[in-house]
Amino acid sequence: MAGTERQTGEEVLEKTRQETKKPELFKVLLLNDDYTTMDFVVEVLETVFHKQPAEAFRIMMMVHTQGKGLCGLYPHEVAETKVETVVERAREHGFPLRAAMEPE
Ligand code: TYC
Repeated sequence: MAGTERQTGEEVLEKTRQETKKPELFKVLLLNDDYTTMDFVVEVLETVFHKQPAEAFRIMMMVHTQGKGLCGLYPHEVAETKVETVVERAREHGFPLRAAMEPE
């Protein structure tokens, strides 16, 4: 029997699966490189990820010193669009900035 119930002869057994799926979230990360300017990364964090200036600066410095930094958690399609937007914007400005996504 398809769905959320298991049936024996007569009675319906309790549901064994969650009725509603909780949305799977993905981390979007920025990656360090030697050429993208710090100002551009801060601008991306403010405009694409809606970070306040101090938080944008903190994340940029995390990427700069640790190699990568978390920009946010998003559903799959949103995360993909964020990564694409970052890369598009960077290429328009001639920067090699990269972004990545991974399961939460
Ligand atoms: N490392 C870069 C520099 O020194 C700055 C930078 C920070 C680049 C974060 C990418 O995601 C990045 N200009």
